[in-house]
Amino acid sequence: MADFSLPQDSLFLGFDSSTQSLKATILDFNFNIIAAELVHFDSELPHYKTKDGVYRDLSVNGRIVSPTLMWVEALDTMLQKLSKKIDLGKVAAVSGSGQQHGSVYWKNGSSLILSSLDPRKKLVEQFGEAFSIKESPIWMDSSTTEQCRKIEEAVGGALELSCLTGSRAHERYTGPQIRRIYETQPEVYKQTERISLVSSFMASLLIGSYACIDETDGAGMNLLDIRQRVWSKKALDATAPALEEKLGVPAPAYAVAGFIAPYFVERYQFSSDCLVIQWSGDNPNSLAGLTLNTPGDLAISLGTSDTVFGITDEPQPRLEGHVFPNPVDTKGFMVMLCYKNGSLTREDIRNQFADKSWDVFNTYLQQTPPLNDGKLGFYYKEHEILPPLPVGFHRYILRNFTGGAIDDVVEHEVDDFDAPSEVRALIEGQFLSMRAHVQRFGMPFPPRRLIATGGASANECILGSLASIFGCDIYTVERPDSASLGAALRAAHGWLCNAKGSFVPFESMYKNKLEKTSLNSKLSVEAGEPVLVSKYATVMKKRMEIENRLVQKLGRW
Ligand code: ADP
Ligand code: XUL
Repeated sequence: MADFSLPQDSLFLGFDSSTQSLKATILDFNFNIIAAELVHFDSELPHYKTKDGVYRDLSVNGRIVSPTLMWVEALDTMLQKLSKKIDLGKVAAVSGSGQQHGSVYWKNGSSLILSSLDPRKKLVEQFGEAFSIKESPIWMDSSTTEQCRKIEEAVGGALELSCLTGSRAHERYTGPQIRRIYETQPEVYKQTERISLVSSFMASLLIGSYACIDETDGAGMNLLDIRQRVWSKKALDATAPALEEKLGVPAPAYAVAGFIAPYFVERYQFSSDCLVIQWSGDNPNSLAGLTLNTPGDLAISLGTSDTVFGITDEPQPRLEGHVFPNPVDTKGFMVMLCYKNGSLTREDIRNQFADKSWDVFNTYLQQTPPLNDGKLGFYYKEHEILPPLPVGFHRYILRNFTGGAIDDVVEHEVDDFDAPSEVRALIEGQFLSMRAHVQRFGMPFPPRRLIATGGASANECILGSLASIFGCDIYTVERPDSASLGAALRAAHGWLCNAKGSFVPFESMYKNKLEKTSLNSKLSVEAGEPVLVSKYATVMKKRMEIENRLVQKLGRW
């Protein structure tokens, strides 16, 4: 049997073109991280005058964009930095991650610019006239509410669109963004020969021609039929005319986009054999970087906002959350839930009730019993999107709660709890919501493997509650940027699939190898008691009843 291992001495390069910076991680053929680099937009490319990498346009409600050319210039700056650190000639394959949903509009005739790059000049000097829209709408943009409603209506409703494309219409999604451009600037739309996502845009620069949109990031557009992995005619028709020809054909994330363009061979001494593997979105790449690969694998990122994502074969798209095709397999799905109230809300409760100290916060968590004597809280310091509820705190005490039948449990609303119970109610509330929503979304329960990441995953007391509520061991990882790391792993995977001439299971590539590298996840907290897990199930049901009532009264789906 032929050996499909990675070539000795080869390197794999993963980028992450994110909101505030372009990052890179380089792996050797044993999956050791040998270099990492970052280009910070605001400080290293100050002439674009971005703040946090973006422009907030105060003249149009909710419009948030980034200068497309800044991403082009960042690539040259990054490659200059990298070429001083490593021999780019050893890079066998490159891939990347892009902030999801952001879009780039190529002006008629730009494919010629892409295919005839002059290595004596910087990229930025050559792409000045390539875009029909010079400012790319990004994921923070919320200017398309009207278009969202019209698209949902045209396909038969929000749930219908979600079942078809994996999500209801969201302002940041690319389809509504495209429809808004078509409606407000029809001439510009007409002058656009190709629309890329941030991910396929960066891949296009690297191959010197238009790269396909990958099937996973493509599902962040409200345009892709997630089960067939092709553009949905119904969704295309609901968005803008003659759109399919501007999008190209979707491709799997493990596919080769092309060889690296001669520009990079001559300017940065890449090998002309270096493959560019399809880029994908940042959340799909993080899933790859955390080595999630099997149905039941789940990651919970406890960062500024909380994000939950995992793999399942049987997603149940709903009005909340998102379903994408699995980025590291030819079948199956990735599900993702995004919460606005994450670490900043935990900090707020810590500051109000726990002397602004994580130590006091943790002491309170340890002092209070699991299930919090029936005290249940909903804490929204920010307007929440999961579920859609306005700012406000809601507290309830459950009575007749014996862990038995849900019908016996009654609740009454109160104004406050004692300080330790506030802390526990917050943490249990956040994790019960995650458990309820991932289960409703079709994730297997309990998870096969649960990895916690993000700032708050450093807190073992918080992870203790997570283990009790999810009923499984909690693993953590020590890695700088899981998106660019995931992209580097996918670069290696794409290289292997290409060498074999067919798909290679993602995990077979690194099986038994990761323990020796910093990519390995470590057991942080062991699973809670099974009896507690089932008692939490009762509280969770009650919580969902109350949540639905709150949404009916105060929010909207
Ligand atoms: P980002 O989303 O910006 O990447 P991080 O994942 O770095 O954010 O998370 C930052 C957050 O981590 C901070 O807002 C802070 O509240 C939280 N955090 C840091 N240490 C702890 C801790 N010991 N316990 C709980 N939360 C923590
Ligand atoms: C996901 C989303 C964000 C961006 C951040 O739907 O909008 O997580 O991907 O870059």
